[in-house]
Amino acid sequence: MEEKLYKGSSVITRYPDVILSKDDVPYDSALTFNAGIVREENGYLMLFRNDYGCTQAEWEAGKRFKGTNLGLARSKDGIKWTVDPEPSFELAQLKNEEFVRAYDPRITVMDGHYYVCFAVDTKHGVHGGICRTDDFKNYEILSISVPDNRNMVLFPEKIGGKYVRLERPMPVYSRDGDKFDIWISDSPDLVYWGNSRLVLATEDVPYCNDKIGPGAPPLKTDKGWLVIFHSVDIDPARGKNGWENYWRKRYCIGVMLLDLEDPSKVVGMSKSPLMIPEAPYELDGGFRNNALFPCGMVRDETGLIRIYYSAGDAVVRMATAKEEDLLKVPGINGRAASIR
Ligand code: BMA
Repeated sequence: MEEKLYKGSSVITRYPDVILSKDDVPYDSALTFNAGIVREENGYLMLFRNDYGCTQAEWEAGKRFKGTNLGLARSKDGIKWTVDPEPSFELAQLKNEEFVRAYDPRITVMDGHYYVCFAVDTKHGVHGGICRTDDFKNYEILSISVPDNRNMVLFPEKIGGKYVRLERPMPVYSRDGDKFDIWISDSPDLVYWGNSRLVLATEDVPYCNDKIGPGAPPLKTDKGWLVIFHSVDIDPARGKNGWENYWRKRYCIGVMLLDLEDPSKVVGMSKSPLMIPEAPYELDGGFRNNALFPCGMVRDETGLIRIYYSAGDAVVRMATAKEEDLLKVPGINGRAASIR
């Protein structure tokens, strides 16, 4: 990666307060993060990852989390949230001995149903899964990928008669290190997926020297599908930066536009990060500091774009931008030379 001191974009405004933390959760909670968000007629819904059963001091003494479940929170304005009394999803619901942990939900509303894309660690690799729910209590699994795959997001409508998803396979053979890219696949029925194509590769992103992955489900605009993604750079000189002994990665947020009719085509991509860990609460106080991980992006009632992201794998935070500003960030409006 070119040694360049990147800065986040000035089109972004950070909301000053935490959106959701463990203190808002009425059951066991240590870290609340990587939350899928939907805006509905009467308010907002959030499905968040909840890691529980371990404090920082206990972690540093060798203990680990008891588990991960998914919590549901509701809000009128998307700012003040109330968490349901019980977790929405526990791994035991899947009744599958193979599964070890389900996490990082992203929600898409389509045909009157909620579709939740999630990652699932199993005894034989990590998979991307898609399930359908109408009540956030009963989840029906529609598809589980082969390993290794993660960070799936579903487009909110069929394109060319097919359901479409972005995903991030994790090939370790023939790619050097963690060089994981963003791919696209389609499906006639949300069950069978294929026609997979590369959309954006790590080497297309100047601020990445490691991996990228889709963030939130794409948002339709007049100019194309707006897609945020995380972009990781590693600096071997980084050491302890959070609970773990080593944390050498930094997660920034980038944005790209995909063609409305053929979303495998990148129209453009922000030449520098949209967001970079730079607020004090992004640099410190997290499980893994320097990690911005977006899983939700919605238009609010005023038309402003809200990006819900995790700071430090510990809390949910929010940033906003005007749609017209996002559609003008340098690089997004023309095929940058490096994009396939
Ligand atoms: C990724 C996933 C996410 C996590 C992120 C930053 O690889 O494990 O769940 O938020 O790393 O730690």
